[in-house]
Parts: sequence; structure tokens; C-alpha cells
Amino acid sequence: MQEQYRPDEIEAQVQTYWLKNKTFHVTENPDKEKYYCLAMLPYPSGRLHMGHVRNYTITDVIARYQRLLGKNVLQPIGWDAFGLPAEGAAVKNKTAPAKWTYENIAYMKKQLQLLGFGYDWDREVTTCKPDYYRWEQWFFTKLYEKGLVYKKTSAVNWCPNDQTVLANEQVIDGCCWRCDSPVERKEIPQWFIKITAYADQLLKDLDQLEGWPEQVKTMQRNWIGRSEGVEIDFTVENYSDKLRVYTTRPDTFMGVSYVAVAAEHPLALFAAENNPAISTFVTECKNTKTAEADMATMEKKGIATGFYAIHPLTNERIPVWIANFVLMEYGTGAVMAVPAHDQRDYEFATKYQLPIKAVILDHNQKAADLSQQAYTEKGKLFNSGEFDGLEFEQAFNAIADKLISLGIGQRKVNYRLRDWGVSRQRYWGAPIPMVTLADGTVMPTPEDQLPVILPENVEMDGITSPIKADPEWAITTIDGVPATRETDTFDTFMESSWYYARYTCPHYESGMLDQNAANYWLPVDQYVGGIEHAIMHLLYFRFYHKLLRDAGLVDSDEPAKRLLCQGMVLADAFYYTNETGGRIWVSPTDVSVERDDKGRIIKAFDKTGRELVYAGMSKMSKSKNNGIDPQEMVEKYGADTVRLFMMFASPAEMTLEWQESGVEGANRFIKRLWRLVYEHTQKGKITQLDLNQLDNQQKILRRELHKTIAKVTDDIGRRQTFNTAIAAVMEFMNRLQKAPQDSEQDRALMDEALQSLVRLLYPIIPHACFSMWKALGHQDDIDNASWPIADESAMVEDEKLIVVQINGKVRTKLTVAADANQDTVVALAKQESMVRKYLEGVTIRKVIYVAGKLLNIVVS
Ligand code: ANZ
Repeated sequence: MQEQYRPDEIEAQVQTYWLKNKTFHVTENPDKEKYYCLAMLPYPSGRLHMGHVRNYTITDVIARYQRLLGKNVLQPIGWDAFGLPAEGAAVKNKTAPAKWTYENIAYMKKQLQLLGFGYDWDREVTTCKPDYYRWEQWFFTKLYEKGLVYKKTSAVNWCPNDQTVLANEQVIDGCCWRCDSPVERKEIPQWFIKITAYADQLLKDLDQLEGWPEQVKTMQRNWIGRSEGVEIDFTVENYSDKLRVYTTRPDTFMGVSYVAVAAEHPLALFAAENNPAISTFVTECKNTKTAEADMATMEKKGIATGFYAIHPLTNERIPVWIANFVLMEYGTGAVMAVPAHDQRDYEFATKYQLPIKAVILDHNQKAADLSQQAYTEKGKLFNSGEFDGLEFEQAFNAIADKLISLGIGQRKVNYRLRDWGVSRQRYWGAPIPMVTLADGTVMPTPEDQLPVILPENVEMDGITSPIKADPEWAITTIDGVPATRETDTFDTFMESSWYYARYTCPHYESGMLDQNAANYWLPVDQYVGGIEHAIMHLLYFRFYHKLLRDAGLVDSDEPAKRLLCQGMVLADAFYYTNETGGRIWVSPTDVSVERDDKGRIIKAFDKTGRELVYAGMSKMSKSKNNGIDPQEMVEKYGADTVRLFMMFASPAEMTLEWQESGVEGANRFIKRLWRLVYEHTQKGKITQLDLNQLDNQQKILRRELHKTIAKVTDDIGRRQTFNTAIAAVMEFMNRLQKAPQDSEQDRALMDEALQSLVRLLYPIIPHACFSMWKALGHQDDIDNASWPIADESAMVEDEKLIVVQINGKVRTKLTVAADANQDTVVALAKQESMVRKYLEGVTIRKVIYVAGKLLNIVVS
């Protein structure tokens, strides 16, 4: 072992060794308990950023810990390689998206290896390769055959100048990113997967996911948005069809004062036929269609249709309006408006002077004040005839039953979740494997023609997808019949929805999944990723697992048992203001700072000495130029230091503030440990630890050691509070460094301690621990060692140190048996000269004893 800690040397050596020996390669072994530890796969953007490093470090720590527990640990990695950024980069750099992507992968793979993550590289999956997406295409055709896939026209962003569809990211302030023309909405046919058929299961099974953060489950529940309500049919004068509305508040039925329909509703279209004002309004709504999230806050607009519906219980005539806040895609596309108790209806009614009729009493059992807003809470009914006095539940049921018995109502469960639109009009994605025959028949590409390969060697003009621009690409024949291929590609969420399953059998060629392998490894035991994926990715991921299950490919209901969402990485941000008032952000690595005595930044300067404004800590981002390059940090301090700092600086789910001083502290800690191991091993042979020979101080040190082992085990394994685990090790290290090394038993104890510490830290700083483990005398690699086990008997305190006070003043300290009672402790105290002295000639008034800690004798 070298005297100096040289991370550059040892890390390179150990990494080469791991790669050469395939240390982290695993196969299915039924005799061993499996553990599947997975990080969300990266998009190959070009370079790793700190967010990646944090994600993969946490995952690697868990994987290595589980490995030392003796489990068969699978930790794979791959590349989410399709996607829009590659197209932009290809145009900019005059290259092809494939080439750009593969180069990035090669570079980032090296970076991952430099960080020492224990991946099974034989399982690397690259989603843009045909051997991967062929199965995605195959599965899609199976879903089509099952009736879970359909085609529907749906709106896209359309640039009229470039004659192309734009992704949402390519629309900037309502204009095309390239030519700045105003973007229009256009309806085109697109493919959908029926995720709504699984809405109930996706909701219900959230309850199984005990190891998932509540926050994520709540977000998924809200996204699925189950609601129970009633559909009610209204008769409309001079209109042959019934007008069906969906409401979750049938209790407010007697307060309905108008009905509102969506601009695309058949009644609206019918009304528009002979009315130019209505027709204009309908077109306007179509072009300014807003996201559902904005519906509550957007300005309410509408127009009367001139039609009247009949309230079935009061027989009143109520006007039918078209309103921009009613969505055609939700419920029936029509609502019964109750402005007294619904805020949107209220705003609309106020604007267009429609009647507002209160039917729910407020908390004081009075009619609520409706002068400013609707009263939306539930309560007792009034103004509702036979239903007066009923509370929400009773009212809901009574009115629903009444409408059902009249044959104009039915109970209905609705979901906010929409079917998954998977068509993208982009090039860099997996081609959708559908064909249209000459006679117009649409069908899936037959299995023997899969995969439908995306050409990689293309030239991008930056406007049209090369497979759409090429007149040849789409031409094919199916059983001799001419046919054209679909030129749209899949949403890239498709690839990231099932990669976790393919990792279990990445080279399997006879099918999408090898069921033996898949069912051995799945479900994932621990999934780690960013909270930004709480909804879309994690929902598709869960959905896909159920699809795979129903196709007989996996036998579990959910893809991942436990989920950890790591927090963001923040760094200081600095700027100065230029002549035109713009902010120029300066990278924190180019800034020198002055701090006050609390360590707060008070002044900052760039390299030229210009004074900068300190803008606080914020998420590392390009826009604030405050990203810290992980590779630079690894080159400067070593991967182990970066890993240790990241795991120590804050709990995994919380934000992490990048502080170079903290990184230096982490580095110093490893050096100290290294030094301790070095000095210990330099002293040569060690005798066997003999518990009977240990003196009191040695017993205490050993107790601390085993308490540390127990705490670290619980912190890493159960609580996943890695930072407190590290803090415990550091605290123990401070004691250990001061421990005498005079006797043989001192040294034996030191040996036990170091052997344990090196394993406790192995998940976090694996390279240094790999070397130290060898130095501590092991032939075999630490990667195959077993996790230290806390010795229960060592943790039992057989003696306690009692502070003895007379009238609250400390007079002495006393070592007593741990199970000594108050009388024994008092008797022992009285024998001490320091105590006797103060008890002479006085009367004991009171004795206060805090078991195992303190004895206070009150005298006068
Ligand atoms: C009358 C009413 C009275 C309503 C009241 C609410 C409060 P959730 O819970 O999300 O399912 N609604 C129904 N379809 C709609 C559509 N296509 N576009 C916009 N709004 C629609 O919401 C159901 C409620 O949202 C329904 O209950 C309906 O308004 C409205 F005091 O009916 B309610």
C-alpha cells in the first residue's frame, strides 16, 4: 500500500480490473436471492451532468450494499437514445442524428466508468438500435391485434410556412422556432394506445406500492383523476338529440341555471350552421385551444346558442351556451352549470348575466355570500324542493336515484387520464410498424417484415423528416400487394417504458422477453430517478408492465417495489449586468469570493477582478451558467471524493448544494482513513482479538464500533439516509484515530475497526476501499466480501458512568454496573471521598436519580 492516497492511480487500476474481470456481470442464479437495482436510463446528450452523477451514485451505493449482503445484484445501464435533441444537433453540426448519438454514448460511457459505477456492461441497451426497437414494434402490433391500439385524428402544432408539424418544445411563444411564423393547430390522424382501459388498475395498484414516495402516488392519482358522478339527459327544444351532461355534483341539480357545451360539441356545430357569429366563435375556440391545466384560470368566453333545455324536475327553460372552458374530451363535452356552487360557472354567469341560484347552505346553515365568488363546498340543501335538508351523500343518492327512475340519469365513473398518443412526426424515433394497403386497409406490419428499420445515414434539412422526404422509404409490399408504410415514429416514452424488462435478457432473440430471466429479476427492487418523471414516465412504465403481464411475458403486477426520487443539484450563481442591461452569468469555477464569519458570500469577483452580483444557490443549469462539470471534479479530486461528497452533503431526496469546500472536506476524510490504514498495516502482524482481555476503554471503543455498524446498516438499508450513515462513520473515525496503539489488543481492535469501516464505506467510496481491503490482508476482492454484522453482545453496556451532584454541583463521576438500582448507586456514591466530604454534618433532603446518568443529592 502506498503511503499517499493517490485516487488517480488507484481508481484507474481498480476500474480496469472491474471491467476485465466483469465483476458486476450477473446471471440468473436460483440459489441466490436476487436484487435488481435500477437507475433511470440517461439520454445521451453529450456529457454527464451532476444530476446524472447524483442519480447513479445513489443507485450504485444501494447496489453495492446489497451485493455485500450476499445478494445476486443486477445493476444495468443503457441509453434512451431516440429523441428530438439529436435532430437539432445534427442540423447544427451537419451530421446525422445517429452518428451524433453514438458518439455521445461512447463519450458518456467512459465518463460513467470514470465514476466507478458497478454496471453489468454486457447488458447495455441502446434504444435506437433495431435489436431493441424491433420488439417494441412487434409488441405494438400485438396490442393492435388485441384492440388496444387505434387511430384517431388529433391536433398537432403546424407551421404553415415550413409545412411541418412541430413538437411542443419547438413552439416558442406561439411561433415556429425556426421561421417565427405563428403556429396553427391542425388535425391529423395519429395512433393511440388505450391506457384508459387500465385506468382503474393503475389507480388501484398504487396501494400496493408501499415503497414509493407518497408524493409520487398522489401525483399519479390526480393525473388519473377518477371521479364518480352522474350523466343526465336534458331535452332540448327544437333539437332532436338529448343533451347529455356529466356532473360530480348531482346534489346541486336544483341550482342549474344554464347548460354549457364545448365548441366541438355536435349541438354547437349544429347551432353554428346558420349563424355566422356562432361559427366564428367556434373556429376561434379551436385555434386557441388551451391545456387542461389552464382551464381554471383562463378568461371565460362563450356565446348563446339560442337553444333551450328543459330542467327535468322544475320544467324550467334553461339557456344552452357554448363555453371555452368546457372540454370536448372530458365526460360528455357538456356541463350543467351551477354558478352558485362552481367557480368557472360563476365567472361565466357573472360575465354574461346569467341567473345564479344558491341551493347549498354554508357552514352557518345560511345562504352563502355569493357577491364575490361561488360557494363550492359541500353542505345541506335548500331551495331544492323535496330534497331540502339533505346532506351531500344523501342528496347525491336521492337525486341520482330520482333521475335514474325517470330514465334520464345513470351513474358514471370518469377518468381525467387520456389515451396515450404515440405518433410523432419526427425522424429520430422508432418507425410505427403500420402499413396502408392500396385499397386503404390499414394493418400492422407482418412479423416477418419486422423490424421496420429507420435509416441512420441520412441528411437532415431541419424541416422534414428524412423518411417523409424520401419518396422511396415508405413503399413496400405485403403479400405482393403494394402498400405504404407509416412514416410517423413513436413517442420516445415508448422506449423508456420497457427497457427495465429488456435488461433482464438484452440479447434474447426469440422474443421480446425471455420469461425465465424476466421473472427471475422482476420486479425491480429499487428504482432511482428524478421527481420530474413522477407522472408521465412512471405511469407509462407501470402501464407497460401490466401490458407485458397480460401478454403473458411477466408474472407480476407492478414493475418496481421501491422508488427513490433524488433531489436536484444546486450551485452558486453569479452575474454582472452588461451595457444593454442583460445579465451575463459567470461560472462559479471562475469566481473568487469573500465570505463573512458565518461563511456567507459577501463579495464575488470574476477572473478580471470585476465585481459580480451573487444570485444565491439555484439548480445547475445552462441558463445561469452554474453547472459544475463532474469530469473536472473527478480529475481534480477523484471519483470517490465526488461520490462521498454527494452522499454526505444532504439526504438523497433533498436538494444538494454543491460546495467546493465540502468536496475538499470529503477528500480530507478519505485521506485520513487512508493514513490510518497505512499506519496500521505498516506496524506488521496482528494478534487475535481476545474479548476477555479487553480493558474498559477498549470495551467502550468496541461498543462504539458495533453501534456504528448497526446504525450504518439501518441507515443505508432501511432508512436510506446515506448522509447520516456517513456522519456516524466519521464520528467513529474521530474516536478511533485517538485510540492508543500500545498493546496487542489495541492493535487487534484497530484491525477489527478498520476491516469494518472499509466495508461500511465500500458502497460509497469503492475504489479506495478496494485498495485498503487488499492492504488489510485480503486475497479476495472486497466486491465479494460480506457486510459487517453488528455484534449484539458488544453493544450491551455492562457499566454506566454516573455524574454525582451535591445540590446541583458536579462533585464526582462514578462507574456502576449497568443494572445497578438507585440504592446501590447512592451507597456507592457515599463511599467516595469527594461525596463524603459534602455530606458531613448536613441532612439529606432529597435524592434525585436519573437511571444510568445522574445522581443529585439535595442537602441542607
Ligand atoms: C355541476 C357542478 C356543480 C359541477 C358544482 C361541479 C360543481 P371532475 O371532478 O374533475 O370529474 N365538467 C364535466 N365535464 C366537463 C367538461 N367536459 N369540461 C369542463 N368541465 C366539465 O369534474 C367534474 C365536474 O366538472 C362536473 O361536475 C362538471 O361540473 C365539470 F357545484 O357539474 B359539475
